[in-house]
Amino acid sequence: MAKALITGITGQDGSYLADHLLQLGYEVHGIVRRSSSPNPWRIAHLEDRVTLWDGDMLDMASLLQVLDAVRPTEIYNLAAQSFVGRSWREPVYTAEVNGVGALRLFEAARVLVPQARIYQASTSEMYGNLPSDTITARGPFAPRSPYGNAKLFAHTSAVNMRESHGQFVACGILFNHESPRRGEEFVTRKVTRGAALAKLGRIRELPMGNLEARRDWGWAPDYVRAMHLLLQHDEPVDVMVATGRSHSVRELCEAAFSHVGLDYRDVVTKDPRFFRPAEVDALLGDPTDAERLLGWKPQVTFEEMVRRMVDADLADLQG
Ligand code: NAP
Ligand code: G4F
Repeated sequence: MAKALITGITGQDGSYLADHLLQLGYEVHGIVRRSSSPNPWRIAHLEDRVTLWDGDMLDMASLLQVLDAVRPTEIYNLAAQSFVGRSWREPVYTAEVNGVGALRLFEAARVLVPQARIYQASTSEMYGNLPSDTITARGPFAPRSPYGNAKLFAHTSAVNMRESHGQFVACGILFNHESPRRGEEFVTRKVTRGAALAKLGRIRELPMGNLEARRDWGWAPDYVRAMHLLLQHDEPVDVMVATGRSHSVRELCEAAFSHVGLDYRDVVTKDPRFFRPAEVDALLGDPTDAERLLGWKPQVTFEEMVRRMVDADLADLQG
């Protein structure tokens, strides 16, 4: 039986990936870091179906112990300090977890399970403000945040591991993907929850940052399918995973608030606290290779994604 180990299993993608791999018949293991009050709400429904191990991307010994005990055939490295905005306040921590942490895992796997196939969660943030028609899965890269820098270190380390040691390490360069399991600090969830709260009369104002930023937003459960497909490919490759369409934060606000019969202009305000020291103005990916190499296509549109997220937030707040 195929045996997967997921770092970051308590996160948005980790939880959907665990759902997907269990459906495919995998034995699923996950690494969870210590917290004084654990709240694994995204995987509560999987309690009896996955095996959880204590570990931390900052701690090599814990990674070695888990790999030795599990001996996975596939490793999905999703653990990260994943909030770009926070990375300016905690740049060294972000580099340790997202950058050096990934290298720790690759090295531990090289020693203990060199045949294991590894997925690295790379990101469109590595492109920074490069024009969309110039970017490819091989670069160029020009990150504009400590988060993007750390992820680029992990990405180039992954390429080094396969070129130097022949390890099967494949990087999915994923553009933004969202769901009701998205953290509330990210813009989509902040807006869909804000629309639901406004509809219920619980807030009058939603302070926001740059409404003109554009992102290529997809549906997270679609994107975890691509992660799995990447590790089934006959050779390790790096592939962009995106929808090929972008929208502004303003369009996101319009879509979410109009879904509950409100005008976002009555609620959304601009607040300097939510602007970034350096912005990535626009991200737009090219999913051609994901379809050609992996047979992957996104199934949920931006409009449908926003509707599903607002409806889920309304149900959650009313439940
Ligand atoms: P997420 O919801 O923030 O989940 C991050 C996961 O990493 C959580 O399980 C978290 O555990 C874990 N983690 C954080 N620090 C850790 C540490 N020191 N040791 C062990 N685990 C740690 O992120 P996501 O949206 O699922 O994203 C998954 C991965 O894809 C991340 O690497 C992210 O950078 C990357 N990515 C995401 C997107 C996107 O649009 N979602 C796009 C491109 C790339 P806790 O539950 O304990 O916090
Ligand atoms: O939702 P965001 O915080 O996501 P961001 O920075 O694009 O990063 C996400 O996607 C990356 C892939 O491209 C991942 F690698 C990363 O882990 C994460 O999942 O912000 C999106 C945009 C930004 O331009 C931001 O400035 O929305 C803008 N924005 C405007 N007002 C806001 C807000 N972002 C947040 N979080 N909060 C605001 O009030």
